Formats: sequence, C-alpha cells, structure tokens
Amino acid sequence: MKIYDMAGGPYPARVRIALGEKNLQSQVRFESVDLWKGEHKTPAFLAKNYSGTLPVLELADGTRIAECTAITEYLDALEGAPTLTGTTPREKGMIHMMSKRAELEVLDAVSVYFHHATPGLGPDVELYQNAEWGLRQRDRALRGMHYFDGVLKTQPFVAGTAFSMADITLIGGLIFAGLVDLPVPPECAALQAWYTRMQERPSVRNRMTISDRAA
Ligand code: GTS
Repeated sequence: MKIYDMAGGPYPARVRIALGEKNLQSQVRFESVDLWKGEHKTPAFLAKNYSGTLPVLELADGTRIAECTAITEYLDALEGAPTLTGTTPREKGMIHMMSKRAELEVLDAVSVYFHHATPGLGPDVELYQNAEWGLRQRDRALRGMHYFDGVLKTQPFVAGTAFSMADITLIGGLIFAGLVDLPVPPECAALQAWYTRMQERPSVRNRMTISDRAA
C-alpha cells in the first residue's frame, strides 16, 4: 500500500496513528506531497483525489481511497487489533457519530480558520479566503473543545470506554489547533488531561517517524 501525505500534517496524522495502532506500518510506503508548494492542487494530483487533499491511500490494484475516515475504516477491516471503528452496531454508530462530531466541531473548524483567517498555505495556494468565515470557525472550534471537555469528564475516551477512531479524529483536531496557536482553553481540564494521555500512546508519539518501507 502507498500513502500520499505530508509528515507533519494533522489529517495525515490520523492515518499514521491508525497505522501505528494496527501495527501496519511495515505494509505501507509514503509519497510526500508538498502542500506549501500547492502540489495537491496540480492536475496530476487532482486525478488521484478529486478533493485535492491529503492523505490518499493507494492499493496494489490501483484503487485510491481518500478521506481519513474511509482510510481508517479500510485499515481497520484488515487484520490486527485493536478495533478502531467498533465491533457491535452500537459501538460502530457511536464511534462514527463522535468522530464526525470531532471533525465538524474541532478539526475541520480549525482547518477553515487556518485557510481563511491566517495566511494559510500562502497566497499562491490560498486563492480564496474569507476571514469572517475563518474566525467563526475558530470560535466553533473553541466551543467544540468545551463540548468534548464535557464528554471527557464522564468517560475516558471520546466514544466511550475504549480508544477508537473518534479519539484519533479529536487528536488530529488538537494537533492542528496547536499548529495554529489555538491552545486548549485552560478551563477544559478533562480535555487537556485526555490529550496528555493520548500523546503518551506510541502511535501518537511516533507518528512523524514512521519511515518509508517497501510496500
Ligand atoms: N476531509 C478530508 C479528510 O478527512 O481526509 C480533509 C483532508 C485535509 O483537509 N487534508 C489537509 C489538506 O489536504 C492535509 S493537512 O493540512 O492536515 O496536512 N489540506 C490542503 C488544503 O488545501 O485544504
């Protein structure tokens, strides 16, 4: 398997963490796409992923899967513990809902803030910016952090009692928030304590150093 990504990116981090959790690192090799140079918006890359985003998983038969959630679901369906997307119908439903919520309310919101209300990837790549929309999404992300703080006051993981894709999505959100100087508000102690615990997981700690290996 091949993964197009950029090592430090928050969305790529989600797939790298999933690979680490499933111990599948040895089965992938990475091809770096430079977002700062706009390589993800070239016709050649858009032919690989219509949305022009990273990461993209390419299978041996040429099939390409974009979207972190879809890639994680694919990887989870391969062999290997733990299960990241749930086993029972209830678990699957809860994990999908909480992961989507972490995207909408934190990760994607921070991303919109970055692309619209900061210089983002620079003038050659950010061809349309709407600062007001970006700032609204920054506020949404901060509200989202308060929401997840409330969730994590009552349970150890985002979707309940076990680590899952929903945790990975929220980790991606807080990685992005850290990069754009949007720290967890000090009053969100449960969220911060959870994040500190998450950063101790080997899959999270080692996500940048997964090296290219033969696929
Ligand atoms: N919904 C997509 C997913 O879940 O995969 C979003 C992917 C995404 O936005 N990826 C970022 C990207 O390609 C990568 S990174 O910023 O986290 O490194 N951004 C470039 C752009 O122009 O939006």
